[in-house]
Amino acid sequence: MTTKMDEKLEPIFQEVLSRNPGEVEFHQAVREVLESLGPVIVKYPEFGQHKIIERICEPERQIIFRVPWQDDKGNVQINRGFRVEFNSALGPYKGGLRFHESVYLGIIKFLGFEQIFKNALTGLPIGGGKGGSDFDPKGKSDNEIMRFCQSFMTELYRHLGEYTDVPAGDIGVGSREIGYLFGQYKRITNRYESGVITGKGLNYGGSMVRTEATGYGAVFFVDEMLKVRNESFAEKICVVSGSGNVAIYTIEMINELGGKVVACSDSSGYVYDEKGIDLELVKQLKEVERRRISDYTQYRNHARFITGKSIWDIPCQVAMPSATQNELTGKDAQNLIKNGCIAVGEGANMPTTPEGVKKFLEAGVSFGPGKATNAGGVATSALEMQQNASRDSWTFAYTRERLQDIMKNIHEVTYETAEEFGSPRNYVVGANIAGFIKVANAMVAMGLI
Ligand code: NDP
Ligand code: 2IT
Repeated sequence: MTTKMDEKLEPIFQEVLSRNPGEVEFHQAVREVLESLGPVIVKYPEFGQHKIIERICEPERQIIFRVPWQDDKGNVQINRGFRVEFNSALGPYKGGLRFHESVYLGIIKFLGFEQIFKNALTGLPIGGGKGGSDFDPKGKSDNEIMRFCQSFMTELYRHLGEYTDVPAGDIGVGSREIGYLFGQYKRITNRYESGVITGKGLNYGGSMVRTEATGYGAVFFVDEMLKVRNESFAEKICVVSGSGNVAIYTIEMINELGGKVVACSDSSGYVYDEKGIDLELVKQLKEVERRRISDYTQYRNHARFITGKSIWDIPCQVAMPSATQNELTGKDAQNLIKNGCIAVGEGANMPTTPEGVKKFLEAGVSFGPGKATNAGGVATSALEMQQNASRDSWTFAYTRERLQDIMKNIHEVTYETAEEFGSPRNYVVGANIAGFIKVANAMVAMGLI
């Protein structure tokens, strides 16, 4: 809990709890936003009259479907697919697909809800949505992944369109899966509709920098927070959790800015390399060979693989949680603060528990919430849509510059909004309010829909 919820908002939150039983991650995400909105409903009474908050908490559409597929042994497997089309006030629903065994409606709704405000912060014309499946990609063959993606898209395609709903990747969905998903969409619809999905390969409509965008963008955001403190990444010891897409390109940009990352992880444990994580080795293990991070120590003998302990026990000045939700607890936050951490940037979505966020804010740690910090991924997806719509493709340098400008702008808007609404340097409040006001104004303008 970051602040106390306004008494006018409390009944709205209670209604969300009773309408969405058991969806604890969704409750957590809604609570955090509602806790920020007290001063907004005072300044904008029209939002209350139009029941904007109640409407924003109810997805425009929720699709749940069966995904049957056959494994390599010929056995029939059944998974559950989801797409939550949360809000289209600012543009077509936009947000990734997550394939992970933990996926259920509550996870997809928390992600879709956060996506509304994140996408608004990018300043680009995209609404909010999210989807995925409880399918576990670990240990599956390429053919199994392809058959699953084809079956998933065979149901989902009817809900998509470049002006309707535009998915992308998230946990367990990278360029391989996007290729299979796009291929099946193209086949079923008989349309080469590039803008229907983002994160595509560079040889068939993808954008330069999309692969790197979330990690690079997160580091650009933290760099802006450090500048406010008259600090920089130079010589900083950093810890980045995860070793997937976001973590890898977070490490790459920290290295470029002169920092040193000493640890990264996967769900089995973490690798500590005091000489600095060898990023080329991590890329080879994770991106090319799809192996476990524990194998790192086979090639770097001095490094250690540690299980059963928290990666946040390692002393660092900058922490960037980039794996999954609620991976950094109140106790972890306390340890980080004790060890001299000055900045935290959430590469993942909601990786810090409410207790952790509270501790960081109270200790004066610069804390970049996921909605702001990791928005570079979806922003570059919107740039991919822009290139697809104009049948153009931009250079790496130009696209990177656009991304950096967007991240600087998000930092400025969230910083200034926090000041304006009486919570200086609280980027949680700044991001929630700035994102919310943009969406709310558009909803008021469009009438009761
Ligand atoms: P990847 O699938 O590429 O990597 C995920 C990483 O996180 C892996 O190292 C994985 O380990 C670890 N991880 C996943 N689930 C868990 C878990 N339950 N416990 C511990 N570790 C876990 O995904 P991304 O890098 O794309 O996504 C990481 C985070 O960033 C997610 O929160 C996602 O929502 C967020 N994000 C992603 C964006 C993107 O553009 N890809 C954009 C914005 C946010 P293992 O392999 O062992 O499961
Ligand atoms: O959480 C996210 O912002 C993403 N997974 C990226 C979404 C996108 O549409 O690029």
